[in-house]
Amino acid sequence: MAKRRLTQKQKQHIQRIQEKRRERLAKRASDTLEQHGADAPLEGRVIARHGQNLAVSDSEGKIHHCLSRQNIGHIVCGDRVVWQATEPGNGVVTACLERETVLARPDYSGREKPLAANITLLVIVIAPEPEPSEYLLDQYLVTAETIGVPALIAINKADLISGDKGDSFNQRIQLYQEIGYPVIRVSAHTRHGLDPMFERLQGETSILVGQSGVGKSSIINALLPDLDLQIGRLSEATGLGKHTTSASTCYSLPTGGELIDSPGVRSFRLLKLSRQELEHGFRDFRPYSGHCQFNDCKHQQEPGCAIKEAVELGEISQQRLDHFLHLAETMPKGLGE
Ligand SMILES: Nc1nc2c(ncn2[C@@H]2O[C@H](COP(=O)(O)OP(=O)(O)OP(=O)(O)O)[C@@H](O)[C@H]2O)c(=O)[nH]1
Ligand SMILES: [Mg+2]
Ligand SMILES: [Zn+2]
Repeated sequence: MAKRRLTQKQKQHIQRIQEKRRERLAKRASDTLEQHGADAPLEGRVIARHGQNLAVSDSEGKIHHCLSRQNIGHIVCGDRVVWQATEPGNGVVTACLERETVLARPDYSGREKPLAANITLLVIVIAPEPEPSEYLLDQYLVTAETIGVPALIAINKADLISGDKGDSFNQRIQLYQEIGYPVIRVSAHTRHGLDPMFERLQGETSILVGQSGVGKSSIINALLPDLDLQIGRLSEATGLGKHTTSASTCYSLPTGGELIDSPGVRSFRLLKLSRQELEHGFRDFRPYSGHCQFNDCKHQQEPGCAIKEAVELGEISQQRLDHFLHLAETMPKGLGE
């Protein structure tokens, strides 16, 4: 299907509509605060967001339906916030506490739009089917390195790994193990490997990313036996429907830890990065970065290129360098060089 390109005018129009809607909702938030007087401010965590409607979990795990006050920025799932109760089960978010990490993607105009906050683990799901794309995998890894969150490569559909095809798949993954990324094998179908996964996710706020069809939803279902219950509780608390596919939600794992499911993440695109930031995102380049003969070495044809030498010695894979060069080439211009 051809991707629809929006004209500048259409983008501005969409932005104006969105801003108006935000203003209207924010006014509603401050009106309710005025009507009900301000109770003591409390801290909570945003566990679902649907438009301007937020579900905030308090220190006891009770869920409150909150609106967001104006000018406190774009609140997302995982945010720690200050909120004030207005009436039972309802409140207004008045401030967003500083984020430790934020996963963002570029919006229509190329500006960063946050998707989830305070995540502590990026789980990159791949599978033998659909055919994995190392190019996409490398972009996810660059993202994890850039936002300062550890990455875990979860190979789903382990039940399909066998024979010659399985061998070649395993070989492709080995590169990443050699670079130092942890790899875990699971099967959402047979439930193989779920226990080690539960263990790794304990105490973390994780987010699952990966190309369509690798089994992210299947893993979430396997990890959350009470998924329907959690969705039910959320929709009851917030008055929002159960099938709000555009909501991003933070689920509690039975063994501890949180899992954020966000549709925005599904159409992942790498943020604009400077060449330096991009290079930093390739963890295996780091021992050689800055050791080229020329300061501004692009690692292409230059003499005395430490990165290319490392490739020749087999310390860096040619494929990783190719992906780096391609990403550097296609990165939107005008940033941070
Ligand atoms: N053999 C096998 N198939 C699986 C496994 N997990 C998921 N699948 C199948 O893979 C297909 C895609 O799974 P989904 O969970 O919908 O994948 P997804 O990553 O959520 O895909 P999107 O929502 O499109 O991004 C489905 O047909 C699943 O039944 C597994 O462990 N083994
Ligand atoms: Mg899915
Ligand atoms: Zn170089």
